[in-house]
Amino acid sequence: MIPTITAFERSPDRGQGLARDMRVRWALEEVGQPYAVRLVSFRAMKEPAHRALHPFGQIPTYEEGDLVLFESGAIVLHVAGRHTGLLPADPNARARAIAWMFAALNTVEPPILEREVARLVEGDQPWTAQRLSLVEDRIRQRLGELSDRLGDADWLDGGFSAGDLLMIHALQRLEGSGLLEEYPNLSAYVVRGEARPAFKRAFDAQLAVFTGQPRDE
Ligand code: GTB
Repeated sequence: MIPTITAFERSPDRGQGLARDMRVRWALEEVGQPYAVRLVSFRAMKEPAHRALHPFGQIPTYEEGDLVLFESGAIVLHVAGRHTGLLPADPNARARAIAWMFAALNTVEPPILEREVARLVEGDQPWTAQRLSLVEDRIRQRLGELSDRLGDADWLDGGFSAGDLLMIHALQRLEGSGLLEEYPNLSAYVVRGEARPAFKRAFDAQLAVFTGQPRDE
């Protein structure tokens, strides 16, 4: 059965792949699962039909037969659990990969999102510069710790996993900020993720929504 996901009809990032449907697309591409996409407008997202799928009126959602899911992390975990390729078979290694998924969403991504709020939502406040500096220090703390753990390895724990997928997608929000670039091994880690064929297919598919071009397949 081909699952259907939802994505922005018009993503504010103009196809840079920062919206969270990108991580779901990437996971589906990694495991070779074809999928359909239903595009939704900001208005439609808040209407009852979409809220029946997503209580907070957001994207992405995931529909597969009777199953309806929201939360990109839960969707990636579901996809990873149903297919091979994103979680190791060994139970302990699998548990560690899932820990990295949670680390990406709960430990590394939050200060990165705080920075977006400080810049984009609160950017005109008299205290913005002070707040940004505090938030950026918190980001540096996490990036330093992550950089130390990654060292010169390719991926966080053995082979590429759903933990890397979510971590790389969270870190991408910092590309070009100067912050990620302070940690060359993390910059290289993100580039490594972006070089994966599955990433490229997912990226091109979401970019095609913005440019209005059909997918090349
Ligand atoms: N925790 C949820 C998840 O991981 O699925 C968060 C979902 C979420 O934030 N969805 C956003 C949304 O639907 C899109 S991804 N927003 C509309 C709304 O809340 O009304 C967040 C996002 C949006 C835009 C950019 N961008 O333009 O760069 C990047 C990321």
